[in-house]
Amino acid sequence: MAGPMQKNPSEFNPGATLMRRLEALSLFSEGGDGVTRCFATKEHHQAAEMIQAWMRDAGMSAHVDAVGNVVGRYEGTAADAPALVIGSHQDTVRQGGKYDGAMGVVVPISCVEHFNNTDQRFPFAIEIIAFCDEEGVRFNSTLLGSRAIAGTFDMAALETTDNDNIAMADALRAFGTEPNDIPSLARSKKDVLAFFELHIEQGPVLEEEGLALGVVTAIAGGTRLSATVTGFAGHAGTVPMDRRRDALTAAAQAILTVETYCSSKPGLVGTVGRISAAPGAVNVIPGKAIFTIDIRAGDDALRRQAVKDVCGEIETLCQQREVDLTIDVIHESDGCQCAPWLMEQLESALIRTQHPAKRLMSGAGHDGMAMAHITDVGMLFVRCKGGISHHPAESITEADADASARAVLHFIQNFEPLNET
Ligand code: HGY
Ligand code: MN
Ligand code: MN
Repeated sequence: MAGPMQKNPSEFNPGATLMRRLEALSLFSEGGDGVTRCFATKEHHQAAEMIQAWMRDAGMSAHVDAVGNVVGRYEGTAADAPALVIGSHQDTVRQGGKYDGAMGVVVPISCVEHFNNTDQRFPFAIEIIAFCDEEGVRFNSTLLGSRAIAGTFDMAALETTDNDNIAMADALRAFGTEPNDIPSLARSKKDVLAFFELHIEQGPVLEEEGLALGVVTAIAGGTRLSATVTGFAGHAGTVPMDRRRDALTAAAQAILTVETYCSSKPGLVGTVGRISAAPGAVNVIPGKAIFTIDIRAGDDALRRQAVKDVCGEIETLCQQREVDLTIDVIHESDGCQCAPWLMEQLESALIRTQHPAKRLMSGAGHDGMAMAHITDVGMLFVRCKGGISHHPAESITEADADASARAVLHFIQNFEPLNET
């Protein structure tokens, strides 16, 4: 089912448009350094409106679904044809960059726009999804949009609350959707031919090897924990050092435990990204400390063992300090192997658009981890400067944006669904 070969290749050079669109999207931010666009917020709504407009200009139908995903569809030559689903996330981390997620939405829209402008249709539909919440910043939950599409959304998550004590269900209704309809978003396997995501590498490999693009082999699995240490608040001036049950110093020792353990095992990474202490007064010994732990590895067994060992070591040090500890798992996702047949087609797209066929793994998590529940997953990475990401300095070049679009265009035009027989 090879689609038509590219017509008038010289007409497709979307680099400048892509950079303009990525810049425009980045303005939908809470303010402060970098880009902060969280799930079911005003900024999300603004981005959804702009993405839908681009989709419609590209000849697609476009709507926002019950969980806040923006879904665009470019019909195939046959009505209701199964779709090649392409997507990434519209949301960002706090004070993040302009390209994490957004690249994987803006680039495929430019490809469909080219198809529409040159009357190209394929024996399959193309669906582009801007997933509502991959980072999980607002509700400590991740992959919300892709889980809804994959049929694995946990409806109990609707009860979780954000820092303002707003429940996810209420946030979605305020956003303008009906969360009770989320289960109906689940796609059936027969309607999805594959899931493909273009994403910045967020690492140094492509830049170090002087490459613009690379084919992803696998996405590392990850476990996110929330640890709560409870000691006893007291007067900073009167409680002797050997009589304290200081929750924050226990947390500090625990944080170094994460770093020491994960530094000792190749292929393992561990991060404590957020900590809070209560009551938070300069002259009060903290009675409570809450911090997050993020542990990842390409090898699921290595990660699981690390989680077990690190939690055990933290439990022991808390006992020694006579403080209480609870640790909750807030996210767990096994690694995801990309499908060989998709890797081959993506490599062919690189080679035929004059790029070496480079393969590399992803230490970062992606929506493909959720989509893998209903279909095969392929990913393409784009070089980013210094591998910097989740930071305002995240950046790519126009030339690499253009190159990524040409490779994606070629991949779609020559996409051969897996022959199931
Ligand atoms: O955390 C991650 O790996 C992704 O950026 N959500
Ligand atoms: Mn990210
Ligand atoms: Mn991302």
